[in-house]
Amino acid sequence: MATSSAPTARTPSLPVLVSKSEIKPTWCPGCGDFGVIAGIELALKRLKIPPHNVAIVSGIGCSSNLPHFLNAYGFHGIHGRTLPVAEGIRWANHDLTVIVTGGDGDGFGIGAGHFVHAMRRNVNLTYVTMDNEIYGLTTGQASPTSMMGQRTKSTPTGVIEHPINPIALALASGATYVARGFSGDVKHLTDLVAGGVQHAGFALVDVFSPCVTYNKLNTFDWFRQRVYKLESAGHDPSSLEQAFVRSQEWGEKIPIGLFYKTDRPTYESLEEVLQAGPLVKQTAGLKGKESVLDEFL
Ligand SMILES: Cc1ncc(C[n+]2csc(CCOP(=O)(O)OP(=O)(O)O)c2C)c(N)n1
Ligand code: SF4
Ligand SMILES: [Mg+2]
Repeated sequence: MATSSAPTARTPSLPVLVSKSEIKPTWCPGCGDFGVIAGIELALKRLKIPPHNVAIVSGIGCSSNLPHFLNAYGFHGIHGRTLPVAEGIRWANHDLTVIVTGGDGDGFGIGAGHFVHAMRRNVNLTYVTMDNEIYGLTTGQASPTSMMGQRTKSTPTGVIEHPINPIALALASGATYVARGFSGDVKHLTDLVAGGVQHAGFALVDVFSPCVTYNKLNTFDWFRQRVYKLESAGHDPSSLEQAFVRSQEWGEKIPIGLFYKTDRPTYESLEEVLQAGPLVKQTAGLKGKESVLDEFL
């Protein structure tokens, strides 16, 4: 009897790591989202999480096309409903690493309510937002993070609404890992994404990811002239007070890095049914459906 376990040509060599898929990105040349996908791929490679244990969930927007371009599980959802889908995936199988990707319009505009509630629940997700301060896919309207005065297709005389501050909103809503990256610094961004994936709880990594086609204000150069790293500025990420103060900095100097990190039980660890293990591994169906019916009849 042959007992050899030597790999044959048909045996895949494991572990397979997350890498680019056969679908080539459709982004404009130079789009900041290329830096973001590199940061996510490198972080997952570094952590050696195999593709079959990763689900990448998105909404609608240029940035939300990202799940197609990596060889993990992906769900390209609908505009602004990114987080509910991701939460559902986590609750069905909280053995999966769930990464949520999308834009500033998707997450902080139409999806703002979901953003706040996912953070207060402390669902164990990593939410990477490609924040280009514009609606890219729909060709250049103002987004919730567009700056006051910015002229866009939808604001020809300048934005008159105060922008959302995703970092301050995350701190106020109970996110337990709050970071900001820049797609012009992929190494630093990789560290932030890897930290978010390793963190047990809701991690936000809001990334300055310039739209080179429709946002002529917040360009790579604009950010390069302003960003500085919190890690080199004596910031203490265990202090919520310090994090709030830093979150208000915007202008000549803009901080990137880890603003805040704390430990708080996750939703999954507190929820009674999920405590028994991932739903997909639990016995399906109702135990004695007659007794359930009896209760209602
Ligand atoms: C319910 C709904 N409303 C509006 C749209 C149109 N729409 C598609 S993408 C988008 C905004 C995209 O901006 P953002 O999320 O910042 O992503 P980006 O393209 O900048 O990466 C809008 C308004 C839609 N698809 N669905
Ligand atoms: S329109 Fe802007 S956000 Fe969309 S792919 Fe092009 S550069 Fe990127
Ligand atoms: Mg956008």
